[in-house]
Amino acid sequence: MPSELERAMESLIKVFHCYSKDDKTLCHKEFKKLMETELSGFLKSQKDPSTVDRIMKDLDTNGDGKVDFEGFVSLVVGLSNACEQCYQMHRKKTAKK
Ligand SMILES: [Ca+2]
Repeated sequence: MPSELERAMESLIKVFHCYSKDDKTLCHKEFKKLMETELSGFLKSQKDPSTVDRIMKDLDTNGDGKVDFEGFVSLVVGLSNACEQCYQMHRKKTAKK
C-alpha cells in the first residue's frame, strides 16, 4: 500500500498529465484550464484577473510559453508553503482560546 505522501506525489503526476496531454508541457490554454479546475478556490481568492497570466509567466523560466512538470511542482510547493503558514497561524489562534 502506498503511503499518504506517495499517493500525493502520484496525484501531482496524474493531474499534470491529465492537463498536459501528450507533449508533457502545459500551454497557456492547458495551464488556464488546470488553474480554473484544480485551483478554483485559490483563483477566486485572487482579485486580479491576470493572475493566471502572471503565474504562468513566473513559472515559464525558459520563456517558451509553456509550463513543464518542474514548473507545475514549484507552483504547488509555493501554494503549499502559503497554506502551511495559514495553517500554523490558525493553529496558534485556536490554541490561545
Ligand atoms: Ca500540452
